[in-house]
Amino acid sequence: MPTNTSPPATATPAPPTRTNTPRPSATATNTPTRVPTATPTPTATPTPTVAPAMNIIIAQGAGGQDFVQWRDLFGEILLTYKSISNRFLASVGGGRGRGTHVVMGDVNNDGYPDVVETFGVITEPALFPNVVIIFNFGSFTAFPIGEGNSVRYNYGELRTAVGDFISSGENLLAVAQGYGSQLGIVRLFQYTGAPPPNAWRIVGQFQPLDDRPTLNNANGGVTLTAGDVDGDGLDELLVGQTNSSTSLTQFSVLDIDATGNNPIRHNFVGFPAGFRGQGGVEMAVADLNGDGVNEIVVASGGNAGTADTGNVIGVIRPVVLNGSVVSFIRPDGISVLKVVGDSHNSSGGLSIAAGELDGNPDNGQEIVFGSGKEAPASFYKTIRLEYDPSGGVNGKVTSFRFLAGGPRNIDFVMEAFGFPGAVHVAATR
Ligand SMILES: [Ca+2]
Ligand SMILES: [Ca+2]
Ligand SMILES: [Ca+2]
Ligand SMILES: [Ca+2]
Repeated sequence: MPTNTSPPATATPAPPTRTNTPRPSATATNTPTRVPTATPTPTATPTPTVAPAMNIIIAQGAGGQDFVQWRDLFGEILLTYKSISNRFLASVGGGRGRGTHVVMGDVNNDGYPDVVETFGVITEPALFPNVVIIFNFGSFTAFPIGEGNSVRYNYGELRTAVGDFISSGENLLAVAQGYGSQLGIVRLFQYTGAPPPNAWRIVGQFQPLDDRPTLNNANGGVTLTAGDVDGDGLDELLVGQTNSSTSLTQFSVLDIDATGNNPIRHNFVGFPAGFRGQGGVEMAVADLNGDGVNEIVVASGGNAGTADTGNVIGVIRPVVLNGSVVSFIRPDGISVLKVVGDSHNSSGGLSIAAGELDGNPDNGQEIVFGSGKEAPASFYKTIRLEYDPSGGVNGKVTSFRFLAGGPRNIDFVMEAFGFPGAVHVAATR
């Protein structure tokens, strides 16, 4: 089984996508607007105000364009922009229909969160299909195109996560190949601060899923998130299956060694039978109760065409012994929760992220999730899960409430883009 497929190469710069755009901060805002504007690049200069901080980022998913919005805790839009300027759409395979994946993390280690944008499968031929955009400081190509080995990748869908994975004392950017790849190869990139083409250094590369990944996950794609789930102060990389004919919501917690090339895998499934749907799983790492110990929250990749329940999220508790994950258990109580009615989200799939979203850091983190493809109206919602690690036999999720739209009003929809379709979410940690 190939694990490290070829020596890491220099990251290739991709064409610039925007210029002179603001950096995420606690104060930068833009004029709130409810409708995505068709400007190719953001031109308005943000004016520092006392407006609430940007907490949630949403982006249009498959079938939409590539609009991204920064929102505050109350849903107010702080900034709307198009991720790929029209000038570069052709060279990167189109923004219309690709969908945009968003992740927040401090990739240049300056103490401020950055916004990482990648895209879905290309919708037209592209010179630079595998582009990663870091808001406000450029873009690069994560994988070469072409044939011949599993590092080469032509379809364009990438997923990312940011974490301090290898005790380098600095965050790295993990980038995974998506749909159509052979092995879902992951590369770890370090931002160097040097001018292109040396701004991003590849520090590690591996095949993320466990044994026989092409059988485990027929379309090759993987989902990513990051967080410290074993309490050793370093982040682990969590890698999940995408929907495919063979997927079973399997995910792996990867404890990455100091070289960045040889992860130790701890495997589990996101959902029990009856909730696996098309087999994809999205993940977030969150300290749901504020005790400093992280839990894992999973979301369904979709249930269309199956008899399984869709629109579900679940809580998983990593069991840690001597600083290492030894197993996973589902807490008692509400360990699997249907969070939205099927009529609002017919695919049954959700995107998910964790963050401090109720303004109270003492009670732990909250969850935000977004609609899947073909939702009649794109939306996102925030939810707080009350988790008691000493409750029940395995810990207990005792209750939940939505942070907008009233408690237990599961039909409430937070309008996102005013169009049908998927919404991808990210949040400040
Ligand atoms: Ca930063
Ligand atoms: Ca760790
Ligand atoms: Ca906890
Ligand atoms: Ca909180």
